[in-house]
Amino acid sequence: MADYDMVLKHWGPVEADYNTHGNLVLTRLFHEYPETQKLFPKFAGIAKGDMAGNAALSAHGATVLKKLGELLKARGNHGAILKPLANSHATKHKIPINNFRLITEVIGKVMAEKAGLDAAGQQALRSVMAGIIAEIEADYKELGFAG
Ligand code: CUP
Repeated sequence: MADYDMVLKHWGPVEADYNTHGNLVLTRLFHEYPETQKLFPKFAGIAKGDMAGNAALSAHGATVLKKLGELLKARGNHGAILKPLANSHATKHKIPINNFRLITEVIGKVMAEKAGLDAAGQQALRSVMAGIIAEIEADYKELGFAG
């Protein structure tokens, strides 16, 4: 089965509740990799213990997972989705490329626990994201953002 489909097979529980899963992803990202919390100024001041109930965190987590869902469902035909995302992350949010690798690992863990993504599925997610991240990186270079 193609990598996209291996991940999409477990996407149902995620898209049934983007807010809850999105909060879990960002809360875990900020706990496991505290430096990532500083990337988004509106999240920098949230105390670790307040993250689970933070509506802004849930909302942004939902945005991230919805984007990932769109990318997965496009099965590689995602130029029109990814380009503006890469551009805004280079020029507006200034998110260094490694953060996409970190969030990929966290999404894999959350999906393992909440959506039954097994080891092969996590590997499929890594491989899908490696391709996406390489495209973001190429775009960053074009834009002159070191990333
Ligand atoms: O939109 C947004 O916000 C993003 C999303 C995405 C992109 C690309 C791919 C997939 C998804 N984000 Cu936000 C991202 C990120 C964050 O938040 C954090 C960290 C890392 C990354």
